[in-house]
Amino acid sequence: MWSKSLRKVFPQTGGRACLSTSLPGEPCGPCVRTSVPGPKSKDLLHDLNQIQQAGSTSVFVNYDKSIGNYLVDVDGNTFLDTYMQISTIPLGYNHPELLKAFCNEHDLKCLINRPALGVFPGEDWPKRMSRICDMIAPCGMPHLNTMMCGACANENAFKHAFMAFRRKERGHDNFSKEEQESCIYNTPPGSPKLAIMSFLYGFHGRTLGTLSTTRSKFIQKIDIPAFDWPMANFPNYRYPLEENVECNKKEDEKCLARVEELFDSWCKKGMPVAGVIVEPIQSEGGDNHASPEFFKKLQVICKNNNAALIMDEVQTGGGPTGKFWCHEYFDLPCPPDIVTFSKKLQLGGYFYTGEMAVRQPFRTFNTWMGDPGKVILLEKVLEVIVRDDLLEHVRQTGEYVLKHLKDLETEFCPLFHSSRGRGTFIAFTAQTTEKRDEMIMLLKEKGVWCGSCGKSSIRLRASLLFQKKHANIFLDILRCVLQELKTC
Ligand code: PSZ
Repeated sequence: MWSKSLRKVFPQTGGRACLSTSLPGEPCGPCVRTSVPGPKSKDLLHDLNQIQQAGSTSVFVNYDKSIGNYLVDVDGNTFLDTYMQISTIPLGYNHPELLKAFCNEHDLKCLINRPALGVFPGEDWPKRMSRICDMIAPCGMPHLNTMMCGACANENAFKHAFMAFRRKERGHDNFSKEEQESCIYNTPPGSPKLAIMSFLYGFHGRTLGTLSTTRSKFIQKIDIPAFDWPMANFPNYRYPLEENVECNKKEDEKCLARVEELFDSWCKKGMPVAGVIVEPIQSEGGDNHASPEFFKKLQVICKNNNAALIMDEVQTGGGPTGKFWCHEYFDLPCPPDIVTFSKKLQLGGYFYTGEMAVRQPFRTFNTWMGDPGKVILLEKVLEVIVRDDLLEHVRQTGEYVLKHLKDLETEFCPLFHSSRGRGTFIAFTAQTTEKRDEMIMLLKEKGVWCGSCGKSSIRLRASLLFQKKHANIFLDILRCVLQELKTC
């Protein structure tokens, strides 16, 4: 559905089912010459640590030399990058179309004269926004607000949910004098007691509001005050799915029953739930999947309780699952209320239904409200997705990777299990956290950069240009690592 719209916007582009060529200059494989991080990275880390706590830094990167699916670090090591800057690079490094993005003087001026979009948008902003909506708005969600990042998108999505909830309660948006005055003191009725429900192991950002819904690792939350908001359990499936249908169905039912209970109990304690935020695939929390039936029933429960269903597509949006939006896989009978995005789409933001629209200005507002420079990049990305038929390509490559991973899983049982994924959004789980960390380290030493997620999983977050030949390199190196682990 979305791709038809994309083709309408770019009629000149055809769509090739199979990418046969690499980006010019892409290496034919990884090459690691030093320990990782190497000596230059270590020196730079020392310098940066004088200024900030830089302990999260893996290596310093040479962004001039990095190309396509390969990241080159300052020590001259070349890695096959299946993690792509925490899943944010859609077309690999230094894609020729993106390098040309600001050659046109008008677009360059859009980039350098960064507007306060809520007040002084450029003449072409309405056209650019409506073009983006035509191309990628999820079905039935005609409205779009742009923001800076994923957390910012979710933060504002919560506000829409609260405002819509109150509007339904009141029946209108004419605020009483008491409401106007009390909100300044953070007290009801102006600052009502309302909640957002989220799921155990969900990740929705680190800003103060979103952090109360993030429930993945203690290091993200410790010492920070949190809203008293309810937490449900996300399904925890047994794999392979085909062999565990009944037990996974029961898991869905148990989790949904808990969601309903929480709606009731929070209502009874005077803090009704105005919205539920959920990832179509819990990403940071361990690549945890839930069935289309789970999401369909969750939507019904939200509707019965007048609460907004917020799909957090920050990590899944933009094509890595083989559809532009992962929730398209769920065949929901009606659209979610809000879909948030960032990462592969370059700018943050959210699509929403007419019912979620805010009627007064300045209620969801900030200085920049997004960035036209990022929209120009997004337009180019979408053009290439259509031109090269990248979603079909992602589906084919993903199927190939998953099939071979499952073979390795059997061959090297019990070193890892639960291979799972949609498109190239793929993960598998190691026997223990220690084994997982060791696997990631060995993969890195042999030139493959992967991500971790959850307690003991490894995830792929490749670019949309990841091909079978890249997959073969990944699978060969993974096999070497597994062999090493097996014999030691
Ligand atoms: O540790 C961190 O802060 C990380 S590591 C990966 C992320 C954050 N992902 C960001 C993210 C996400 O995956 C989902 C599903 N929702 C919201 C966010 C927050 O996006 P940013 O980081 O742009 O604020």
